[in-house]
Amino acid sequence: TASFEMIKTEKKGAKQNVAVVTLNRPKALNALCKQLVVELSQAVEDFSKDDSVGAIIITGSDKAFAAGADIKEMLNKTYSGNFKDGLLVELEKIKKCKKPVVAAVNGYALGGGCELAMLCDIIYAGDKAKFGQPEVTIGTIPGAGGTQRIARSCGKSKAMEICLTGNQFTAQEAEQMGLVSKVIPADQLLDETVKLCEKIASHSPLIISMCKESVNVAFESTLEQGLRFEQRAFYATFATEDRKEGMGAFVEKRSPNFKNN
Ligand code: CO8
Repeated sequence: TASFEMIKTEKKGAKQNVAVVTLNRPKALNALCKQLVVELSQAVEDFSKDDSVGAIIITGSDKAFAAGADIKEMLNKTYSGNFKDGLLVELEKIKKCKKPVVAAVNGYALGGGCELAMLCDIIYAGDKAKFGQPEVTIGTIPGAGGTQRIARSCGKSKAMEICLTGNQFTAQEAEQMGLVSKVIPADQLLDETVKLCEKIASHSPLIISMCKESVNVAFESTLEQGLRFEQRAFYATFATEDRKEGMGAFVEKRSPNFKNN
């Protein structure tokens, strides 16, 4: 793989089909400087093209998933500098990945770190994880989806409270409000997240990416439009070999052998 300085990449799982990208900038609690974000999005893109990979995990350290955008790097930024620099465009590339991307969050997920987790498809959190959008405490506002994604997944009151106070909230609170799907003892977080990804990766990658695309439409459309999209995508699965294989295997009482086709 490419030589990364601020992340580590590996494959895990019995079939080595789960990619893990570990943010590794411990001195700055994985603050999302430009280089880190470029390396992260490059790694996700590389794994998205790797046919042996069924799902991708983004994780950090025990202390920090990511403590936000790099405040030292932002200090002297200008409007035009931001615009040209494209940091947020880089980060948004992760959202475009067709394979499932799962955040495994231990420690701090603050500001851009919380937003990075939220632009993943699923969030699993260690029981000591702390989330928050502290941007207002440093004179700015969330910029990588915080105000929008919290509002959509947790409703207006929670979104306002989180974004307007800058207060941190716990993994348990995040689970209660529907932001994360499971809280796991911190030392078991990565193993459990790999198991989740192995389960996902046991299905047809093609069908999984169609399913992911369909769920994502729920966040971008009216219910009517979303239902129509889903219906068409459901019909489209009938043009695939893997749909025939899956239903055939059920009827023949054997396990399916999906070909990603
Ligand atoms: N940027 C730069 N450096 C950081 C950051 C950060 N966000 N967070 C921590 N660090 C550095 C500290 O400066 C310190 O380095 P040094 O020793 O050289 O001064 C080192 O990491 C360790 O940090 P602390 O000593 O502060 O560790 P504590 O355990 O005392 O505190 C906290 C941990 C609570 C996480 C604390 O570090 C903190 O509050 N960090 C800042 C959190 C924050 O405000 N984040 C939001 C930033 S704004 C933002 O994210 C905008 C998002 C827009 C889109 C982003 C796209 C990428």
